[in-house]
Amino acid sequence: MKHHKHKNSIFTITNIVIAILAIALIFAIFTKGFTNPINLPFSKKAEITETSFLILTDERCTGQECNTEQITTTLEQMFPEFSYQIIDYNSKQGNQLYEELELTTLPAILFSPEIKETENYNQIGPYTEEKGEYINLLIGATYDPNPEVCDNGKDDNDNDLVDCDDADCSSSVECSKTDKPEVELFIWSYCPYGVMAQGPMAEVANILAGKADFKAIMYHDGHGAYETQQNQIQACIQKLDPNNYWSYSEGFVSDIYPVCGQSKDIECDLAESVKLMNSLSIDSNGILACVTSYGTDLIKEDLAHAQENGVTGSPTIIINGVRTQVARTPAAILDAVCSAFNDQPEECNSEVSANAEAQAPAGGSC
Ligand SMILES: [Ca+2]
Ligand SMILES: [Ca+2]
Repeated sequence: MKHHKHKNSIFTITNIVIAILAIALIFAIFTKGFTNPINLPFSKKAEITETSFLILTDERCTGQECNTEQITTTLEQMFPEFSYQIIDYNSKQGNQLYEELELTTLPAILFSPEIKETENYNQIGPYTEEKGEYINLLIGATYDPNPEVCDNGKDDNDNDLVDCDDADCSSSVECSKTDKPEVELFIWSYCPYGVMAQGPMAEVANILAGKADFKAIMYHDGHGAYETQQNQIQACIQKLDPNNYWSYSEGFVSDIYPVCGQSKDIECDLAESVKLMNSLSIDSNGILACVTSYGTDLIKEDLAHAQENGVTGSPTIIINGVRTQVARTPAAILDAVCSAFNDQPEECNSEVSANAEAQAPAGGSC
């Protein structure tokens, strides 16, 4: 949670858009009707005129929380005599405006006071506050353009709280360090995106063996019986022979997935898994007995663990309880895990490849 909160803001952008849309619909019947939304480029000037409003936002924020397209269209309909400008927080004017008005979140929609003289002002009046010379529409903005940087030893957002003392950092790996980090990779065994993470993770797990704990959580089997079986095999290897698991994992990614992922065949999965286990001196008979006895229960536990952590996509990486967005390369994963050590072991300086990125895009999941 961010430490800045708009106390007065009771409406989310979505709620207020719905409320205003209803008003605008009635209004549109008596005017020219709706026009199509348009995307205007960011304006270089932050000058408000008597009949304009400003949308102060941040180009770096591309998520839904900063999407003002719909509300802008609505406001244009409600106040056709007003034009608007979009101001980027990263511009000099945008930054000044943000500081002067002591805003804490974006986007902000700022009207000139003349808005009060318009016919439709009373529709939005209850959802506004005065900010300096502007009328600020309370849209429940949540994006903080100036968060605390968690590992630079200084107060970045002027609230007297440095690094991990700042609530901005409560969900950062840097502030959740331990002597022996716990790394969890949530995957479905035959999810192509999961596999792209599993290979690099296996490389890192083998480098940091004994220094950090690595676990693969086989939490779903949406591809069918061959995936259920492989999930259970991997869960049982981790239960009975954890030291050999990540070597098995590497072999699964390089040898089994490309073959049985194509045929989607449970016999292929079984035969190739036994072959790989035997090559690594894993007791394949013991593992298959475990699959029969405990396989279903182990996967149920994994699913419950995924649900507790709100995991919905394969792969998801959680380090010391903190969900981590990380590129699916050995170098990026090694960096992320090493940032979670109180004292980094020398293995953190290991040379690993960074160039798997081309075949392992950070986006995408099952
Ligand atoms: Ca701070
Ligand atoms: Ca800082």
